[in-house]
Amino acid sequence: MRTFRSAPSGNLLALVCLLALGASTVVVADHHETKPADQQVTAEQAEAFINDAESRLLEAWKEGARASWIQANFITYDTQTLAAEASEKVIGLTVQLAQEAALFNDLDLPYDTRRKLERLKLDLSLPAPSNPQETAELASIAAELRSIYGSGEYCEGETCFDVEDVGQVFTDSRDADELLAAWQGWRTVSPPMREQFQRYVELANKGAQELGFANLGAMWRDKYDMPPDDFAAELDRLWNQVAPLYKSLHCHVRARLGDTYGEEVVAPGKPIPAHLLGNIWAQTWSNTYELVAPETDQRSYDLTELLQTQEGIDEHEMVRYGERFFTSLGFDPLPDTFWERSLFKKPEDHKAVCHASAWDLDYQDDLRIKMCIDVDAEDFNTIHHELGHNFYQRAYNQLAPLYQDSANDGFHEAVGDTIALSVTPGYLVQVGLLDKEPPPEEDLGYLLNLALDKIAFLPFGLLIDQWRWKVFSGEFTPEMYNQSWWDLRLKYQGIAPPVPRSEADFDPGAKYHVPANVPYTRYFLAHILQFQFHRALCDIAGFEGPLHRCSIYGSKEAGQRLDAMLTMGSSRPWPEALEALTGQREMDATAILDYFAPLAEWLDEQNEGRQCGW
Ligand code: X8Z
Ligand code: ZN
Repeated sequence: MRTFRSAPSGNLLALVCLLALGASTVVVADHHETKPADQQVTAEQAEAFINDAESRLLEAWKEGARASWIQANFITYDTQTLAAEASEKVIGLTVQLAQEAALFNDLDLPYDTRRKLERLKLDLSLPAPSNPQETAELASIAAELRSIYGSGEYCEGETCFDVEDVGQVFTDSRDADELLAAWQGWRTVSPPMREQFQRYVELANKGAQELGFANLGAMWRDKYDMPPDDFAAELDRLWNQVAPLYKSLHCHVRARLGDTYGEEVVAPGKPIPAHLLGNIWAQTWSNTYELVAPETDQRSYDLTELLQTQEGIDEHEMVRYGERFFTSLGFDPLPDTFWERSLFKKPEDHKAVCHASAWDLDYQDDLRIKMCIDVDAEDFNTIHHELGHNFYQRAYNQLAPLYQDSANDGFHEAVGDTIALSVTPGYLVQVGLLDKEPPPEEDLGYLLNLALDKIAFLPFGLLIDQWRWKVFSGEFTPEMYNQSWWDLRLKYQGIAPPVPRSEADFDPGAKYHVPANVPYTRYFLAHILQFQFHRALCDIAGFEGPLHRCSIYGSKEAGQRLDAMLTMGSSRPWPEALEALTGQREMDATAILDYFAPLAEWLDEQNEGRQCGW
């Protein structure tokens, strides 16, 4: 399956020195020297090299994780500096090891040694040039970009809004002017990132090139156990499968938003203004549910209301619900340290990165989440999402360090979401959050609400890296960063900025994952995979009926099969992990289409006579 790309020629002497002098010796590969034809490296040396690399990496990762945890929980100049220094070490060490690993390129090696060498080369999402000054510069820029985003806010008079406050405006407000002010306000946070972002692109590309990749985007695409061009084609295939459903959702939502805001604001046949979709980035739309719901829909409950009106449900208890779901499947409860060390509430007296994340500080069981939880449906979902990461991390913690990862990054993002798909009305009744199960007539509203999140997200999940890949390849130059961003927003999502934008803006930087250098295609994959996982698990649990009514809560059989996939970590190519759970070796969008089939039919009826597309 995989083609092994050759990295820059390595240096035999460097390797011999490394093995002879021990792990602590730092040897930088010299690219000008070539391997003498008569000197051979052996499989034993390769194995010794990778074992040593893993133990050194593990130490550096742990130190790096602790420094980043502190920075993310407590943003100051000093925590940022310490985090940058720790990540500089990880980057420097990994680049050095990845370059040395090239010595074994031509050897016939046992499967695990070969796979680990390959994973080592791809381990960094932020490679740096081997020149120490440039590594330090890149690590420092990366930490600074994170901090700018994490501490970002804008003020109107005396009142200042951070990302959480802006998020709340998008959840609550139906006032187009107020939404516009919040939309524009949040985007004043990112223009100061522009120059550093540009330098980060240069340095990270140089780092990727030293490792033998054309640029950083090419390196990111190479992580999927298949030739990178095939992976890009795979994404197109999946997108083409789901695009018709997205377009019909778009058509319906646009028509109904036009009823609310007026056709002069939301015009038929034109892109939807990006500030009216109930989310700062227009990535999920369920906050518009009331405006676009079926006219006859009698939704008898709203999860946010249930959570807010029930006695005793605070941030901590919401997380307990998530944990209990996993234990119902047979997973062990989270360790006490999870409850002692996690961050659930936004700190009142200092700045923290509120974007939700899951952590494993010691690659054993020091699991944590960091999240500024609101008691509402959206965060109930996000809690399940984050716990999915933690249970995955724990499931593979017995594996060698370079295998402590998901089958591909889409899998990591899909696990918790898969569980959240089982938070059905039936489940809410089972756990006492709802009195009685709503009648089948309400299914349409349930499906529409979910589609506003899951289907609306798909083009957004795809376009962020379509943009970054072209930024990294040089096709999108700095003079066109913002325009090219909006071109893709239009092409994939059919949305447009509500006010003219220019190259004085840097709108991509207003989305966490861009300044934080987190690849985003993973979320697109996860949105396809979670339905595939859900369909398989429902089958294993013996459920019969429409997929949207299935909850695997309490099914030990489903839990066991899920665990079988999770415990494989990244030790095997992802099609094998997928097969272990679903029996399929390909990512398959028919599951998400099956799930929403009743809604698709209803949308087609609604859209009759409407002019769809943009
Ligand atoms: O960033 C996240 C998670 C953390 S991995 C909260 N997500 C993406 C986003 O918020 O943009 C989850 C869905 C998409
Ligand atoms: Zn995640």
